[in-house]
Amino acid sequence: MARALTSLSTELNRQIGLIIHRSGKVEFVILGDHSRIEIPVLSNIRTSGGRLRGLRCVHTSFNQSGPTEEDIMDMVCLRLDMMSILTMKDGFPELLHTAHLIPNRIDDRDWNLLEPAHPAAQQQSCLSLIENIEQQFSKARPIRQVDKGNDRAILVSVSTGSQAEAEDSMIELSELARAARVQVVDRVIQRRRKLHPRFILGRGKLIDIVLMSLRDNANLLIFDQELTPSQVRSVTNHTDLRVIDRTQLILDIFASRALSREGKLQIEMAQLKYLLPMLTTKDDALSRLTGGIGARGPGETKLEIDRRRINDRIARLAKELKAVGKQRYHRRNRRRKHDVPVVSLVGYTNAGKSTLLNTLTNSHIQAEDMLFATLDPTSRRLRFPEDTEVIITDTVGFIRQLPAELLKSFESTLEELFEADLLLHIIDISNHAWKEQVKVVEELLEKLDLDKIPCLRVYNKIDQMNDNLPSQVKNGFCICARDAGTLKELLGMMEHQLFDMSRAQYLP
Ligand SMILES: Nc1nc2c(ncn2[C@@H]2O[C@H](COP(=O)(O)OP(=O)(O)OP(=O)(O)O)[C@@H](O)[C@H]2O)c(=O)[nH]1
Ligand SMILES: [Mg+2]
Repeated sequence: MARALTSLSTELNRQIGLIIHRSGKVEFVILGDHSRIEIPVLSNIRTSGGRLRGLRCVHTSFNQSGPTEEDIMDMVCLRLDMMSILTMKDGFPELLHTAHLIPNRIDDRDWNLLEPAHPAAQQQSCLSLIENIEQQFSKARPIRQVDKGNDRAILVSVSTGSQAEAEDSMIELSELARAARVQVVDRVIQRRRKLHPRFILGRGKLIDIVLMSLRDNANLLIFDQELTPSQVRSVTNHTDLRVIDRTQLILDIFASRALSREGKLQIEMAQLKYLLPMLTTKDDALSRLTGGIGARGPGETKLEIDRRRINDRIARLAKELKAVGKQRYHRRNRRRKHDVPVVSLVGYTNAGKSTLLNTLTNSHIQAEDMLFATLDPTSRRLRFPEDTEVIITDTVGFIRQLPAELLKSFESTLEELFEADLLLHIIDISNHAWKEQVKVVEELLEKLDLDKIPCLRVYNKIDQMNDNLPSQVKNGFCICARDAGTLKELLGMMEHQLFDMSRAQYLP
């Protein structure tokens, strides 16, 4: 084969390359020009799924030296098993220069070069050499049995803000990843003065990240920023890692958690609307999404990633949502007839809304230390001493940069909030970013036109504070949602707001 390659290459005066499957099958023959070859998209080729790609490249070169910088870059980015350069003399094979990746950097290099040898005088079979390399990788960073089958992600933040902001945001992203059952293996923060509209990362940084993914056996990059379709492509064209952004991660969490029929419809709609602009006719970035996180539909089904089907599906979902919305309207109307006031709990995710509802009404709805534990609105009755009653509703939590698609598709759920006579804004005072969280929630309330409804700020989790309460908080309602004893003052105020005030309205 080497002889055939070199003689053709010499005759055509062009480089010729082969992409060879680990099984020995030649997957691609690449015809380059005099100085380089261009490796085509490889993502459609199935391989065994080790850390390396299961494909190697061999190409002829008119140069006498071994692999060029570009060769190495291709090998790293595509996780090739090996990259071999075949030098030629008088149309015959001369030496085969083979480079391969290594798990631990030596002399600032992540790869190793084998002693050049004539193709017929190789010391070791390719297969045993590759097996050897893969073994070194798994030994360097073994995967625990429990982690098998889970996605392993590297979190990447490319930001123009301050380091501290980026780090805070990263912590939240890690929490989101945890809520999506993704294991975070590494974090990268890159600060830039300006974000490039097409390339989210520089090439050098991208290579660093690919190498990191090799060492950690990561299969997924999660960006803290919302990515444009061309930014996604700029990463996926050079690597074969899957790429999703924060929005897709949030959508994915919602997809796996939504329980009600309406919730499921809303989520699927939001996911499809988000994916649609990313689809171009022969897009590869998305075909890579199939199956894994970012493409999980409600109830662990798979999203259909096909433009025409998506449009059909969106139209059908819209119809179904309308029908469900009507039912909800009737239900609400019935409630209105009995004229029971409604109190809605709002706040940042994980603030303690569900816990408060449970304590107030002796219920057992799910409350846990996890972002977006609650997705479907829940209502419970609460009795006041004077034989009066209110309905308390718990809803989905808010988060910074809540995707617009998501907000839109949750409109009908959020409509519940419009019915509220009083909002309780639950604030997790033990979170050091509580001030920003308050701002996010209040901005969202304003955006949703809910700022006309009376709203009480309620500072929660004071048991975590050892009496170090900030002064502006001291005068507000400070509670521990787990402890009914701390809620008396709040209940009194609620009663006053709901009953005394409304009675006052009818006085002459
Ligand atoms: N220490 C302490 N922990 C609390 C308090 N209130 C809630 N928590 C905890 O905070 C976590 C989140 O509480 P949830 O009630 O699920 O919060 P949520 O606002 O409903 O959050 P999502 O539904 O996920 O948006 C849980 O682990 C609670 O046990 C409190 O007063 N003190
Ligand atoms: Mg909740």
